Amino acid sequence: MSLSPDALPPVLLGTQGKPMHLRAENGTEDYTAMHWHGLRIANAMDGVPYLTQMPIAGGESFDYTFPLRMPAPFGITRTA
Ligand SMILES: [Cu+2]
Repeated sequence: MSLSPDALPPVLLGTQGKPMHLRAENGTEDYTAMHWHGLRIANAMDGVPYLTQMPIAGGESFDYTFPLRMPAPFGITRTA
């Protein structure tokens, strides 16, 4: 999966009630994280750098794991 400010984000599909596992690999030289708009997840994975989680450094990765409790769609934002 690739997130770029120049392209629409990918569509992620999951099953309500099942866990979702995503590894965010930062292929840039900047710090980043992923924020999950509208999704109820652990604060430590909510992707607000220095507030809810430490940012992902360039070349590093972070594993997001959370249950899909809600049937509604949600959005992803790359934060830095
Ligand atoms: Cu939000």
